[in-house]
Amino acid sequence: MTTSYGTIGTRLHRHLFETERRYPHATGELSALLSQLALAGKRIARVLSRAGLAEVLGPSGVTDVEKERLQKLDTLANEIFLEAFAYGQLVPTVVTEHMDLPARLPENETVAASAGKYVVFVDPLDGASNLDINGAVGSIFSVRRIGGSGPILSEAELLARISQQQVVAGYFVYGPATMLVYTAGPKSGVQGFTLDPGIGEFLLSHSDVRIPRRGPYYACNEGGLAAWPEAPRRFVESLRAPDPSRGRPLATRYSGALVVDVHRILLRGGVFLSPGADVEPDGKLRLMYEAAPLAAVVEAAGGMAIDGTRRIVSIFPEENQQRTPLYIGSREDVEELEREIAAGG
Ligand code: FBP
Repeated sequence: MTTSYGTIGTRLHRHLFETERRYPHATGELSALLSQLALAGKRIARVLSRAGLAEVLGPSGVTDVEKERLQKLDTLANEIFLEAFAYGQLVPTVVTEHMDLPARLPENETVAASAGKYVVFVDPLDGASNLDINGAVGSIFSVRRIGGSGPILSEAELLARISQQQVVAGYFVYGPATMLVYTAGPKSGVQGFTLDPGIGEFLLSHSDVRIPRRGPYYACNEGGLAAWPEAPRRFVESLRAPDPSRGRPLATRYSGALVVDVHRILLRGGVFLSPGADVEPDGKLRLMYEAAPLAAVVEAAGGMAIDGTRRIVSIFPEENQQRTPLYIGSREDVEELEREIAAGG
């Protein structure tokens, strides 16, 4: 089947080449960046496929900026992403969940390179609690352009110079198959690629993905429901109440890995909920490398993502590790929740 984004089975490299030709002013930089990201995804997929045999499971003994115990694979995935960008004069700075400060990549940090290049925000391994039980996990990435000039020397300077718009956003899902899903903005839609490990290539498998306007699933950690704010808690109870006219009750699908749950909802429809609650009033999920990139993908597919009152993609961060509540998925489902919250629940 051929679409305007390529024929199913098209290699990622050819898809990028042909997409680039549609933009006369394209420099090829985003294609090169996506190729670097794809390499990181392939390397992580290979490590995960042998994790139980290669002594890389379990805690690393290191804690991250949020004092969360890192798994050995968290640290390995973090290093794989940094290595992927270590050349090419495109990415002088990388912000990840597992480092206190942004990583500066000196090879790319000439004064000229800092201006107009890219900062990558990445969750190298999302859903780490699934690793030891061979559950699906993922990586999430968000690319923003750098303004100004000169090396970025502080978090405040980084946040002052990055673009509000994500130039590329997406994720890998490491499941029965490894997938790369990305968007280069609303006009470019959402494209999905499946890794053929036999040839080491990502092949186009989901062209121009559109999320259903309403869906059969909801995903949340119901264990915490009693501590939720009133409106989202009441909304979940309405999803569970029989209402054949709206296909309810919905089915619960919650894997413990954000990116896996959102990928299901992107393809089948529904809503994912992660509110702020008493223990984490600002929410558990990170804005810059979890909520914002997934919101960019879901919105480019016709869906919606809010923190309760604001579109996630419109929130400008005050710090790299900022957390946020996240309600994301089918437009009609999220709009219904937004109305519940606005009604003062
Ligand atoms: P990590 O990135 O540290 O794995 O934390 C994020 C996450 O694992 C999400 O992937 C997942 O949706 C969520 O935490 C699970 O949280 P909870 O255990 O509260 O349901």
